[in-house]
Amino acid sequence: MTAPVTPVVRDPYTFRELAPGATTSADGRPLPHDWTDAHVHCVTMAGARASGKSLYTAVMVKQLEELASQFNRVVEAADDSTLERYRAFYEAPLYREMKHMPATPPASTADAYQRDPLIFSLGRWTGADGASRPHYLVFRDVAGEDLENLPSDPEELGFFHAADLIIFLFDPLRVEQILTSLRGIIPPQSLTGGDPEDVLRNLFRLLGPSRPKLAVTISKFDTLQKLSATKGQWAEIMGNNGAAFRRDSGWGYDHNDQRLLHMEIESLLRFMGADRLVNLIGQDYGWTQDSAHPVGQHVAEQHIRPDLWQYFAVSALGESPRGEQLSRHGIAPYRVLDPVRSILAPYGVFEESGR
Ligand SMILES: Nc1nc2c(ncn2[C@@H]2O[C@H](COP(=O)(O)OP(=O)(O)OP(=O)(O)O)[C@@H](O)[C@H]2O)c(=O)[nH]1
Ligand SMILES: [Mg+2]
Repeated sequence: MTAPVTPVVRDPYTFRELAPGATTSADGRPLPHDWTDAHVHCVTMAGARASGKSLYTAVMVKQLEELASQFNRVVEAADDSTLERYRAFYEAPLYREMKHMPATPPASTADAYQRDPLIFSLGRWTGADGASRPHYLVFRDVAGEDLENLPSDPEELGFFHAADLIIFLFDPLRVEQILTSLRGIIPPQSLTGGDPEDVLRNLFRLLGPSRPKLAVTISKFDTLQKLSATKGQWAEIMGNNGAAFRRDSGWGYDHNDQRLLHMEIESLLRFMGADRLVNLIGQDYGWTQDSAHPVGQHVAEQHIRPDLWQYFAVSALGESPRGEQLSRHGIAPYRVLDPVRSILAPYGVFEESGR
């Protein structure tokens, strides 16, 4: 896989391109000192209310910090606002109070802490061209409410057009069949949040003709994993030890393993009866070559290519919360970094080749 080598200067607030050499954002805010030389990766969350976007954001950052330490690097907030907001709204509830987070307020409200993105420095990495550059991750959490009912001014979400990756979370507990199978196995979960299909339609409406890379991601995968303890067809599927989704990716990221997971998740979604969602993506984003392959079939090397969209499966918590309280076993994330690493890996970031 190759990636373009000459970075363009990006506006972290709009995700759009700035003039070469720009030292401030389009609205005049200062940028980190090495921004013009840096490669900036712009990612935004998407999904219905309560699909898990904010918990994912909180855990993803912690996981990135840990991964970085394995490469003797540090992931650091690039400005005070990122540091303060990450601490107050993500780290404190989840890692100190061990509680889940309140719903993210719509962007139009005064207390919308997510209106500005979180900006993190990822350290210097060596790309395929042999040049060492600073890399930044600009990450946006979004209120599910804003995607269930698009704001009257679509510019409020204009950054979606210019994103390098949209992580669209799909809550499996929204599927009636799954919820019924899990009754008595996981604690009762509150079921707010709209239909993921409607949210995806809104997202496509918002995007118009733009096609940023899309990670269609099953969230709360720990709940599906619990199905292996039930009886029947779900137990067989989720208990299949040969499946890629049975293995955590650990600290590694393997492109071929991801291809396999992509195919498995597509089959899983179809098995859940989420055909309309799968077809909606195929229709609007195009079918990938791999989609045509049945689960587990060998994928020829020439078919493995970076695609416009991919399926992922993640669990931020690793365990269902009981009421307000998170599991006593703590937080055990599963494959949380896969979507982000799918866009970082081609640049050597968090790869041996980029050290
Ligand atoms: N079992 C399980 N539950 C999760 C996980 N992540 C989130 N949840 C549950 O989903 C709820 C909503 O998570 P949030 O991250 O606040 O959802 P959100 O998408 O940010 O919601 P909005 O801010 O309203 O858009 C949490 O309070 C948890 O109960 C997970 O990995 N596993
Ligand atoms: Mg939220």
